[in-house]
Amino acid sequence: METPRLLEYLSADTYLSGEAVATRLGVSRAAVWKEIESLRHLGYDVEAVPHKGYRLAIRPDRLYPWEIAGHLKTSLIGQTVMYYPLIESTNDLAKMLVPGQPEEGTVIVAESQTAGRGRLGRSWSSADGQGIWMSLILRPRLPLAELPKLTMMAAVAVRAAIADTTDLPALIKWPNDLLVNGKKVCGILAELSGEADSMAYLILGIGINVNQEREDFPEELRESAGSLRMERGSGIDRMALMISVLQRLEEAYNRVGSEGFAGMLEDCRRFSATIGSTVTVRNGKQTLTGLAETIGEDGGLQLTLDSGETVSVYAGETV
Ligand code: BT5
Repeated sequence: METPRLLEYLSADTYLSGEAVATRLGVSRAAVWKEIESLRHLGYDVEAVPHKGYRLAIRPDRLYPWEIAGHLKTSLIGQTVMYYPLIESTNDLAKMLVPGQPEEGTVIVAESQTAGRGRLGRSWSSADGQGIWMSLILRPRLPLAELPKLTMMAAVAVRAAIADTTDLPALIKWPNDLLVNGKKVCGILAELSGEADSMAYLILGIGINVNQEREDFPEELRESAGSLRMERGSGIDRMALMISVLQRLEEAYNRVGSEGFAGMLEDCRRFSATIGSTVTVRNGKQTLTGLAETIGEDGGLQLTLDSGETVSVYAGETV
C-alpha cells in the first residue's frame, strides 16, 4: 500500500483550500477530490468546509505503515512494515518471504487473520481491527540453541510495552504467554525458517488482544482469554501500543546483542506468572508436575518434582 500523498499536506489544525492542495500536488481540482475520496475510503475523516477548505478531522484506528513510520524511532525493527487488512496468517506470509532474504526487522501486520495460528497447529482468534497481529522477521547471529530465548525476549518486550501504554501489570506465563489478571492477552509463536544454521531466520509471531469485548472471543475462549480493554475498563490506542511494542523489541534485541541474555532473563523471572507455583508442563508425550523454582541461564524452567528431583524443561506449555 502506498502512502496517500495528500496526508503530507492535510493537518488537523488548519484548513487548506482545494486550490492550494491542487497547486502543491500539481494536479487538477477534480484529481484532488478523487484523492480525498480515497482517503475517506481508508477511514480518514476529511472535513470539507466551503470557503475554508479541507481539514483532517480524525485519523482511523488502523495500523497503516505510513502512520507507524510517522511515530517510530527505531533503526532496525519496523523499518519495513507490510500491511494487510486481511490475511491468512502473518507468520505464513513471513515464511514465504524468507527464501527471498527479506531485510531483518521487517514487520508484517494485519487487521484480521482468517487462519491465525498458535503452536502445534492450534488456531489463534484474530478479531478484525481489535488486536495487534504481527510477525517480525529476525536474523539473529546466535547459535541455534539460544534461539528459544528470543521468544522470552519478545514476551519481556511486549510486557514492557503493555505497561508503558496501559499501566496494566502483565505477567509472563512461561514460555510464551502474557497474562493480565490471569487472562491470556498475548501469545507468541516463534518459528525458524531458512537454513538450519546460525544464519537461519527467526519469525516472531505476536498476537495481542487489545480492544475486544468478551463476546468478540469464541465461546470456548471466554474464560481463559482477555483483552487489554476488558482488563483496564477503557479502550486502548492500538497505534501507541504498536509503536511501543516495536521500540521495546528493538531495545531488547540490541540489549541481547550487546550484553547477552542475562538481563532479559532477570526480567523474565521478575515478571513471571509461573515461578513459585506448582505447574504441570506438557512437552510432547512427557508431562511433568512440580514446583517452578526459577528460569535458568539456559532459558529452561527448573522444576522440583514430588520425588525431590530437580529438572529443567526447555519447551512445552504450562497448564
Ligand atoms: C500462542 O499459541 O499463544 C501463539 C499465538 C500467536 C498468534 C500470532 S498472531 C500473529 C502471528 N500470526 C499467526 O498466525 N500467529 C501469530 P499457543 O500457546 O499454542 O496457544 C494457542 C491457544 O490459545 C489456542 O488453542 C486457544 O486455546 C487460545 N487462544 C486462541 N486465540 C486466542 C486469543 N486471541 N487470545 C487468547 N487465547 C487464545
